[in-house]
Amino acid sequence: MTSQLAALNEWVDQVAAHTRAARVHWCDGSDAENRRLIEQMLDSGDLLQLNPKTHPECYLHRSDPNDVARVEHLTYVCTREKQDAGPNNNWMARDEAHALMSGLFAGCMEGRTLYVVPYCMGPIDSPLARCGVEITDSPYVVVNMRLMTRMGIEALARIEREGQFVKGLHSTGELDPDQRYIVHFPEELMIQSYGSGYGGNALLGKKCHALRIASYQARDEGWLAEHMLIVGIENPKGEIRYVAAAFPSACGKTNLAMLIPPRAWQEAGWKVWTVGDDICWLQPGEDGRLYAINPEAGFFGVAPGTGASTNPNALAMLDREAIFTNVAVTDDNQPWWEGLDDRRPARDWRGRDYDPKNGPAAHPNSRFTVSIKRCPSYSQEAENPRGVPIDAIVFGGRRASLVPLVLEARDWQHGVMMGGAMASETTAAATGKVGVVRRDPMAMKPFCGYNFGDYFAHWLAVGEKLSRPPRIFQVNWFRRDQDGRFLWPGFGDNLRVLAWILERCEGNGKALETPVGCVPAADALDLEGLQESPDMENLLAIDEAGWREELAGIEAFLADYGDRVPAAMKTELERVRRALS
Ligand code: SAT
Ligand code: MN
Repeated sequence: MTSQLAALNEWVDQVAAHTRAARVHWCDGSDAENRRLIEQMLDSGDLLQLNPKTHPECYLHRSDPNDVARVEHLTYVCTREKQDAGPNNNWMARDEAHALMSGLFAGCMEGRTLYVVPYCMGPIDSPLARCGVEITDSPYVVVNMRLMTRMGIEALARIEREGQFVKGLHSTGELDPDQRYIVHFPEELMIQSYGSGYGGNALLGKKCHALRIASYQARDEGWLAEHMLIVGIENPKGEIRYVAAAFPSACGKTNLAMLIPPRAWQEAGWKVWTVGDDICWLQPGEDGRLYAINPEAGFFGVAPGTGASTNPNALAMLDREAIFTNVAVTDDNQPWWEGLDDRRPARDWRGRDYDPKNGPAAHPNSRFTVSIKRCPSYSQEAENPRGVPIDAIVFGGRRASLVPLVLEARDWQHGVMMGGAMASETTAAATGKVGVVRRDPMAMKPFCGYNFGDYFAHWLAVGEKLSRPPRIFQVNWFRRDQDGRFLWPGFGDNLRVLAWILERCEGNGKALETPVGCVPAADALDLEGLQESPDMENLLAIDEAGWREELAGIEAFLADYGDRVPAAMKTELERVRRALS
């Protein structure tokens, strides 16, 4: 097979020659193709069959123990001008990066099959969707891309029609951490990834395309590519309102996207609909509202912590047609991870007999890949080519102190400052130290494909185009007391906060002004039915001295971006500073 698009054929031929691939396979995305790839990986040991009685068509992949998370220090954005990538990205000159990658890819597919993976990010007929082609030598990547994107002949047909696509080139190489690079050329709509087979390093449709390249494209084209879930909240009157929420990796986006309302709320008629759990493309509509699509078609969710009480929707979709990466197994070959239940696993994520002395049984960044359509709360609106209208944007981080349970921004401009000033404790989703507070504007620190200063300016410019902009909020489910215990129950009870947020969007809901934004009035959150009544005073407290210090931290962070930071951000910071003193 070849394509009708000469530019695509030429690129594939050129890569096949350079990598000296033994075979070229154009993926059509069919069931038959998927079955063949799975058979082949069962034979090679790349996949292990899980218990077919309890988990039909579920497989386990154990990645190289050196290759278990994104590698931010090896991820580059290569623009013509270094300043265009900004201090938020590692930068390499384009020539240097091309030479480096070309050297790594030379002959790297000798004896191997080169897969051509055409994919579409977003509903196949949506004007908001964008396409790409990933060339990879990993069949594991192919089967994951089939779950995570609209992959195959329909995507290829759209690419041939449009003539434009993002070029992604990937090889697992030798899996040597010293020869591992994830390199982006936004000006050329190109991604090259070498030396990793894991998640966001290898499934190039996800963070590389749908965030780093797309954020760059979105700035040129007047839209936003964001690290956000999209969720529909249906009230007892049957009205559904959509919220987009940004959180860093492994901070509960998947759980929030498929939240189960508290029992009494369910009985009253509240429902939650999942549109997306990780990435959101936002575009101003003709009616002055902001519309969102989920560019992905599946979940690559964190397994540990997913249990019957925390996320029963996720559990319900994980008992068939799912791929697990780096989880543990029980003695009858069922997937297992910390937080699932109290069974004792037989083998850990590396396949060793489980011994607690070796650490957790499942890797803390172990994942499941599954189609979004298997989710019990799946929203049909995920296929709507126009997207869904967004009423509220929520920014969240993981902060043990300082940031209250919820804060409301005065307006769009204040909200952009709030999102831009976000910080969060690091998690196991990326290699490096866990639990360190770092600035993570809009949860995009690892994913913004251009200078953060320009990014904030672009957010402000998009706001100007909206006559009915969403309201903007900041939340923190992770605040702790002096003894280190979480102050807020989280999970399904987060709906209590979302309900207040939506009341505010309608012009209702009682709030108190503070120097850093509005918080719910003492009796504004519905807390009925909570087993323990939370310490709301502590959860909503504004520590003014702490915030003054935070402000200094934000200013120091922004100083690195110099005059690329829009004046409006500085005006907003100044306003908060005056209110605090
Ligand atoms: O590894 S991924 O980037 O796909 C997941 C994540 O970090 O959010
Ligand atoms: Mn993510």
